[in-house]
Amino acid sequence: MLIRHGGDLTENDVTPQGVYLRRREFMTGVAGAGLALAAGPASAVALKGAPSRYSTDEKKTPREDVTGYNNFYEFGLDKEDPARNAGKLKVAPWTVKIDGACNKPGTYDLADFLRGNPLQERIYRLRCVEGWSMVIPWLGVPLADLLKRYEPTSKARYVAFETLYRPAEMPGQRRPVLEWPYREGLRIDEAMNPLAIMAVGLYGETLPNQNGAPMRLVVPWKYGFKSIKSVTRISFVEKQPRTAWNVSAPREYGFYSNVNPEVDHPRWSQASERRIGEFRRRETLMFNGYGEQVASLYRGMDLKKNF
Ligand SMILES: Nc1nc2c(c(=O)[nH]1)N[C@H]1C(S)=C(S)[C@@H](COP(=O)(O)O)O[C@H]1N2
Ligand SMILES: [Mo]
Repeated sequence: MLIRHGGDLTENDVTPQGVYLRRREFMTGVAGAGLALAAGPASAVALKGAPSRYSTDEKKTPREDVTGYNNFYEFGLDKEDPARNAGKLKVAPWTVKIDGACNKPGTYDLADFLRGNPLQERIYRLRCVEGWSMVIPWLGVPLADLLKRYEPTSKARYVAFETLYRPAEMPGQRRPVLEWPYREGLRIDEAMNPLAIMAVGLYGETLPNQNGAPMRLVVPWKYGFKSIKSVTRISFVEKQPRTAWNVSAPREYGFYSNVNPEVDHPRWSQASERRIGEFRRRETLMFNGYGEQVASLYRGMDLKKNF
């Protein structure tokens, strides 16, 4: 199935041909039999994506930092824990369950879930609520293109996402650090914004497990914890869904959690941040610098109340 949306690239539009060929190679790898993506970083598959006008030209954070300094509490609380412990996670086969208010619910193999969508490169800023930031070259697909196929109904006012629950492979899930599985959510119009992507790679390769293999959300105008990793379920829902950090500390982590230098975390200022690899702090930008694309989503809302 190939669905065309105004303004977006289809397979036929993407040049060079290699983008498609390599994507096919990737699909084969994820789908199955042949390539053992499960074996860990050594089996990473090369990916290429069409450039996007949404990419920043800022200096990219070195790959070692992007893949070695992570938050992924399913694998431990220290920044080095995910890189150390995530190798055990089996990411193939992988299914995505789609349910709730839509006409085409079901459990789809990852390759089928992604099929027909050419990869794009999106070089985005990532701002963690803790006060650090990076610039990461993701490879992914606009979330809207993926979601529209399941024909959400008028009752689909929010989209809820869940990470895999597999304590045998995710040691952090054996302790009640957060409510497992990790959950996140977006309002449907946020999910359909062209900046929101499902990433399947970074730095020209399939995602390392510590970055959320085989597929994770990336919503660059929100604090990093909204960008849920290793997504295995997507639900169209009528009410604002429970989300892991909001449930654990509602006064500290709002449902929206848009990057906002004027709304401090109760325990620290959000006015500035440390770009990993840099010495001096820099000013935090409203909506992480993506206001032109997303500010209209929040027109008329009190962003201090709906933080
Ligand atoms: N499932 C899951 N997703 C998660 C997290 C997590 O602990 N578990 N951490 C979040 C946080 S706090 C951040 S800052 C980003 C970090 O993404 P990165 O490690 O790829 O830079 O992932 C987010 N997604
Ligand atoms: Mo974060």
